[in-house]
Amino acid sequence: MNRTPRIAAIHDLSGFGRCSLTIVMPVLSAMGLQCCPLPTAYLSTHTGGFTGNTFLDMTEELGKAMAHWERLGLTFEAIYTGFMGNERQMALAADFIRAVRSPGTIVVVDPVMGDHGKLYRTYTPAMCQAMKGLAETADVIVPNATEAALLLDVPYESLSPTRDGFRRTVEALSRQGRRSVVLTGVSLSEGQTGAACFDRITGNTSFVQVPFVSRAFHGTGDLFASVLTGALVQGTSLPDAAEQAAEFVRRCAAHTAPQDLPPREGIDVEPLRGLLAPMKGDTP
Ligand code: PXL
Repeated sequence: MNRTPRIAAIHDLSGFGRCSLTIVMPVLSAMGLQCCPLPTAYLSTHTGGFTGNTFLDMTEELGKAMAHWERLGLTFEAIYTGFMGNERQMALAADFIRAVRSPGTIVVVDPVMGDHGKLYRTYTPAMCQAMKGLAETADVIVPNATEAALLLDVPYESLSPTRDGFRRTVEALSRQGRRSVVLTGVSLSEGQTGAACFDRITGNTSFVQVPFVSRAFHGTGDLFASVLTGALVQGTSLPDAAEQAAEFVRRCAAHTAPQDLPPREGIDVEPLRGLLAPMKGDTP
């Protein structure tokens, strides 16, 4: 293939606060990949740390845009999904994936539902149920511990934050080894953070650890999953893609922390985007 690889990105567009499409699009573009957005909703801000945000549900438009792309016969090297506005959108995304995927398409589902043991404000139990259905279509899922517990139908507190516990969690989420899993927010020792990865290609579970930068910022999950998706499309192995994603998030967090902004303003990516660029002449 000699055209630029394409990724269909099914996420919300939040105008302020750096998350979802305002991270996904610049990151994939910086990695030399064409990001084609299918917005699920427009929000004035994300829902983490802001109140009173607007929320324009785009389900109707999403279905029509997907149908148009299907009629055009568009193909994608990856389909990457994130925050959804309602359960109908998850069914639409799953149908779209089934309709347009080819054997070479990598389907990455970030099962965005919550964090720190709590659902995001707009998520309902019916949406969590529908997210499980969407995650069935995935080649790779990228949950945090809260989302892992929801997908496994176990209490958040029952997941053991130990090397063995993380290993059990990613292997349980792999559906007998048929799906790769990158569990985020995994800390194996004080002052470290990273991911646990089950790679369905090798059947191996491995860990990525980088130094934790002082505090958490909004959007780090979206940043991690975007770099991971881009690296996978470039042909990087799952453990190496997770390593690249964790290291880039660490660098952005180290750049954001001294600015002393409210964490809800998100992780500062723009000044470091250049680090993601493929070398001149590289064929991703
Ligand atoms: O980063 C996940 C996310 C995406 N989109 C919206 C959100 C959140 C998390 O709060 O509110 C709108």
